[in-house]
Amino acid sequence: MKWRHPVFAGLTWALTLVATASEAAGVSVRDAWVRESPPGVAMMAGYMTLRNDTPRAQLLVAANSSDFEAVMIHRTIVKDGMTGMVHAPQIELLPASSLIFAPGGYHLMLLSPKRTLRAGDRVDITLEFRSGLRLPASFEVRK
Ligand SMILES: [Cu+2]
Repeated sequence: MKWRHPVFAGLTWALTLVATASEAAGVSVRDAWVRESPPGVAMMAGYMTLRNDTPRAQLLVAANSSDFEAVMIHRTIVKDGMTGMVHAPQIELLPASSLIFAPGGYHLMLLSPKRTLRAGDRVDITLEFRSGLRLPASFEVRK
């Protein structure tokens, strides 16, 4: 049944395109903001609400921005009365759910800003998911 193969391959390709398009429409970012740092502090934190309206879990695996040397996904934890941060290699966003990045929890650690960022400025950060989805978001710098 070799004659079927090209048809099947074409169909798979079409379905992949549809899945990618619906994922892009189904994952969104709201309330994205970055906390202004005191002068001389080469580190900032970004917060947001991530929403997944796709029928599949989405794994956030990386973030990047041309305004910073590096962006890492962190989680603030309290252990034995001490507050610290750990790197979160990936964060699972369940179907039909929201995940809040907020002070004291998940945050984007923004290292070495390449320009001075003051309240009211905006920075663009792209979120990368394991599905291949890349989601650009605009973050507002706030006090
Ligand atoms: Cu951190």
